[in-house]
Amino acid sequence: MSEQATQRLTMAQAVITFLKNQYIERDGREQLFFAGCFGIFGHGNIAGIGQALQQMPEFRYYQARNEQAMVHSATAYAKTRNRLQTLACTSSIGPGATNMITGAATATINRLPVLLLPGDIFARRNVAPVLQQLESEHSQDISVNDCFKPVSRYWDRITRPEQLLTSLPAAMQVLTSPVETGAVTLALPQDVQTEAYMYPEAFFRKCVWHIPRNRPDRTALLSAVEAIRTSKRPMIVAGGGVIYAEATDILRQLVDQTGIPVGETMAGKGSLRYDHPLNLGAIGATGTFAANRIARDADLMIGIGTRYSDFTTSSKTAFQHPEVRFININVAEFDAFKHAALPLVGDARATLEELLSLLNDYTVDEGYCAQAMQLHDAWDDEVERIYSIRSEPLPSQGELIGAVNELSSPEAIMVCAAGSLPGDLHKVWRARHPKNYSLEYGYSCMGYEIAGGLGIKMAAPDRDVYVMVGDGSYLMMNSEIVTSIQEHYKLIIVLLDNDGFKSIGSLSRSLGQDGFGTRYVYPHNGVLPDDTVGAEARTLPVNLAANAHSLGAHVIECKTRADFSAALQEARGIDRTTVIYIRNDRYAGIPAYEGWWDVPVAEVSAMPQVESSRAQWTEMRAHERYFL
Ligand SMILES: Cc1ncc(C[n+]2csc(CCOP(=O)(O)OP(=O)(O)O)c2C)c(N)n1
Ligand SMILES: [Mg+2]
Repeated sequence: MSEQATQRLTMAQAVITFLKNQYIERDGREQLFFAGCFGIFGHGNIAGIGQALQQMPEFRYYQARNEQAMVHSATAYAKTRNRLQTLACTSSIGPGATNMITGAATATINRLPVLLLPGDIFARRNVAPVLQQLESEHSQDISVNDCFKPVSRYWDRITRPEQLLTSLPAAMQVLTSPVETGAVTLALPQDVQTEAYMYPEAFFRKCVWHIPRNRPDRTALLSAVEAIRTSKRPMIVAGGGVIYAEATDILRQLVDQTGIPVGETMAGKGSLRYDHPLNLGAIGATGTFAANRIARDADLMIGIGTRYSDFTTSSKTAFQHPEVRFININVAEFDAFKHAALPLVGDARATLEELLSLLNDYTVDEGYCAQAMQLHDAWDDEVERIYSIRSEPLPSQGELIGAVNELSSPEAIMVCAAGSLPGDLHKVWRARHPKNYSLEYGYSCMGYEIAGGLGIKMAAPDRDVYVMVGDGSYLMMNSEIVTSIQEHYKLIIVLLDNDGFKSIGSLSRSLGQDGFGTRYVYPHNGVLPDDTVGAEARTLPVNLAANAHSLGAHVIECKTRADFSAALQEARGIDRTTVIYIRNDRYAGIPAYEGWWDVPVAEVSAMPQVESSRAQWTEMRAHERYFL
């Protein structure tokens, strides 16, 4: 080995010293890649990573309440920063580590970077089993951290301090790659974290990761232009990649130039402003009639930055033109090739720039464009209708969404993840900028909402952050209210209480199952009541408003729609996390608009209504297509 300057550090100190010197650059703009480290300490990390963080306060440590939550916060931070920045998350060994697995899956499925540093069992083994160790008779090389493997895009265990020298650069490559990014897990045995090693100083030099804007293959691009020119009814599906690539302006130019209408996925909503005449809004199972009608008859679908989840494709029933073909613009080959597409493998912005110049004399048929614009207007009227409903005695979810949309700053960010809200929001939320609508709908993870809101506020402190959350999700994880108070990151949490699962209740009824197991009520005659039980069903004495108050939030309890509007105004002036609590109607829903979602129904049942749901399902399934 050649002579080189070295620094004697513990393995944990080397991790933090390395991380604080990692930068990212895209389009000439350079910034730190890590905004700090979330963590909860235990014996598996306190003396290693904990000591290192204490020694290096410039790498900011944030104390979370729940390990799953801190991963959600970091992921939401990364989403808000278009994947150009994230946080690390340190946990102890055992339950602290496995609590992060749901967060890891959420990050990886949504293609968002997060670095997980779970503590691990002793590498030297002599004192095993350490507290919280999973023992195995057939291997001493197993720990609970092996469970991270399928939900991580890169996974490693650092059993010697010098392994960092090859592992950390590999971890960074994956984290910063728009194609590969997701959760990266480095399992850190608690003894090795504390061991010193002479690390080369070069390892800690400032390192800038360049994010390329790769351009697609020229031949494929020319074929795509030809396919667009010869299509009769082309349509764009705008996915999350449009927003992450900052391709929203060029998308608008392309749409203005060509007249091609746009439908938006959950992650892509906000790609165009809601009032752009060719934005047909949400597409798919939770789509608008405008987008779904145009998609049904389109002969060419141009997917941009979408992974075509079943919600986007209405479980493969959305595209019914017999000759429909796909062009997919995506950084990832994996997504670009879906639906037997003509793949344009490249950055969304760079690819759209090239397409725009090659299509500079092309427009769609006038009649087609006019039809799309009429549908846009008709959809806008439908949103207006839903916003104007005044349901009594309990308000409808649609009118409450309307109030939040209209009484929040147009610059605000609204965040949500699970329940009946995402589908309703996808349909009727009027997105006014690309970050206005922040849905975690890859994993639709109950409990993400408040934790995610915290990460968003940290990433965008100048914007108001509205967390929309149901009572079920709130009960699953409300802990980060405390962190938001501690760190002075104000959230406005809109808590909609409908005594259980409005979403799965309605799904259950559609399957002929009467909402069984979806209400928060006392058992009746020894069983939990379904929706066929009326007044006899007794609700639980749970007070979520008092719960939020006890965690330090300012709470505004509303009874009526008028109270709710007043609360939204008041909340903007409060200086700390504010929870607006309101009960809403379990049954007043926003309908489906020609979208579908495949949830298989029991093939045999003692319940006649299940049998008839099965018959309907069989009929719908027949519309599912393979694109070959
Ligand atoms: C962690 C997790 N568990 C279960 C589910 C399945 N699930 C989806 S929505 C839902 C109910 C959500 O209830 P609530 O937050 O009150 O929203 P509502 O349906 O009432 O709008 C459940 C159980 C999920 N998405 N995530
Ligand atoms: Mg609920």
